[in-house]
Amino acid sequence: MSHHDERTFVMVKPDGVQRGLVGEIIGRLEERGLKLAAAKFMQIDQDLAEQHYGEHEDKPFFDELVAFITSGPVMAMVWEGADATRQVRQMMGTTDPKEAQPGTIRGDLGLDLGQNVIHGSDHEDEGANEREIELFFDEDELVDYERADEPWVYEDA
Ligand code: D4T
Repeated sequence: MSHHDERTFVMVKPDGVQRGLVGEIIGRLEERGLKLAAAKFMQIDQDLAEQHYGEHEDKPFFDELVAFITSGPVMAMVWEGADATRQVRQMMGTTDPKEAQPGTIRGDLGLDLGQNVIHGSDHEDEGANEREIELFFDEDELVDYERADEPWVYEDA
């Protein structure tokens, strides 16, 4: 793996799907130069939701969170690139869209903490990206290829 190959888990949440924002969000990540490595349009079941949000089990908003994430289809994806986990988090903006900077996905597309459009692995939680990728994808569902514009995104590609 080169340093361009850090992988991160990204999900357009049910509100983003219902509001027709899947294309907009994929477009932003693509245009940044990140590479799509896997994608799955799916309905999350109770069990997967509880595993995915396991760290929030004791929080007062846990039941709501699980109900929301299972309330409709999501677009689960793996994106690859230099510093991908942290870069995607920056592009997402802060958790509460009301506080997120304009120019970020949540800052441009959301207004409510409980319906904040997108999930991305936490870069401050070591190994969260690989854990979440494993939870949603089998290894053979990740596609290995080079994007034609890589030499124009990375000086040393
Ligand atoms: P996710 O995990 O969805 O990408 O969001 P963040 O990483 O930005 O934020 P988080 O883990 O702290 O929160 C997970 C999820 O819970 C919702 N939430 C959060 C909520 O409904 N009420 C709350 O008070 C908080 C803190 C929003 C995101």
